[in-house]
Amino acid sequence: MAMRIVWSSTRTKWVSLSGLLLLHLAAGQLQDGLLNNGDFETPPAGGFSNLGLGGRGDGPTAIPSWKTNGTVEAVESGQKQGGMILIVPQGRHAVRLGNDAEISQDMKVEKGSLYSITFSAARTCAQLESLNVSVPPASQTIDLQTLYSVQGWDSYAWAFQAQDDVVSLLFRNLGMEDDPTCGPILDDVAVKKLFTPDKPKDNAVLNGDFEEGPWMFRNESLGILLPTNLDEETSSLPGWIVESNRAVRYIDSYHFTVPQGKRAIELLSGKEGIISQMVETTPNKPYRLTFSLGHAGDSCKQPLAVMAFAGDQAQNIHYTPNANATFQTADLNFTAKADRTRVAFYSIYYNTRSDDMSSLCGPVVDDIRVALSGSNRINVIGRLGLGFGWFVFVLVLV
Ligand SMILES: [Ca+2]
Repeated sequence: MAMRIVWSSTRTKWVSLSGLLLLHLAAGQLQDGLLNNGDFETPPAGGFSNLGLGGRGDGPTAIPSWKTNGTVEAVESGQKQGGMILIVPQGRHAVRLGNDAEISQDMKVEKGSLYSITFSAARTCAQLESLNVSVPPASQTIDLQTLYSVQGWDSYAWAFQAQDDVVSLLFRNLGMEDDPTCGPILDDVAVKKLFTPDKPKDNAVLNGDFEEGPWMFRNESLGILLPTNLDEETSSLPGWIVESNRAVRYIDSYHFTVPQGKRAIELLSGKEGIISQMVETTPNKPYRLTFSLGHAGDSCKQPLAVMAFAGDQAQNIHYTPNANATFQTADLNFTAKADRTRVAFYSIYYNTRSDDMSSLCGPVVDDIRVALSGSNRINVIGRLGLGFGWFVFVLVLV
């Protein structure tokens, strides 16, 4: 009798637990990671052969979980076209967007929150190709003309602030090529809800260790390109902006050498790849900018060097290769002139990898700190100590 009661109450618990779980699933709270069929590997009704491979995916339900408009084709790795092998960034399938074609997916999000979209893209023709990513009204067009990696594709991140509880994520090919078989290839679409890290007490830099940023797949080995973004409110890298017309690369410790934690920034394209942040300062106070400068472990051809800016100070700092370390610590002293001081970094050289001679690479920065400079106090104590030593020395002599 007693056992039956226990069993029954356990069952009640299970029932209510699964009920809660169902409610949670029904609410469709967006999870970090791959979107539904974000890798385009879910077979459509009738199989992949009905979609791409010379055919065409018409209609709103042709590609599972996505809506399409215009010519959106499923492409398969190894698929040839005009003597060229199409590039599929991950797995066996991806989609190609024809002239003026678009693909979209609705997402249940939290209104007011910041989200970052990660996706991989490749261009198919030599012509200038670009891919527009939007969550209306926010939109950005990513230029695919510059290939950063020799694999023929790159991953990008783009962030938006949710204006509603349900938003539509759209990828669109704005191009109008003469050859309709041209058009960018899209793969591996993921999302991550971003958090703005707390500002540390002893450091004026927000997210100076770069640990908060866009979604990265564990098996993603190329890093994530962060294209131009001048709005710090909607940055995939909270706190920072990319104020140049070229991208910088967000790298992880699973595939690259990272000075601190799991994430860092690799600066690419010389002064065409600039990250910066406005940090809070007190005018006329002395500050010190310190940061880690290293290599990414990606066979980047030396020399590596950065230009570091803090307020009106600028300094070029070369990375000194050392067999015992993958990074060094550098600093720059400055006196604040205003309530906000700009801190910025770019690579002095245009570096490429020594193994393929064409992938862009560069110096790695991490663990960026701005703090009131203690140098004056240390000097005073140092002098006092030295003075005291002399005093004792004199006493002993006497
Ligand atoms: Ca880090």
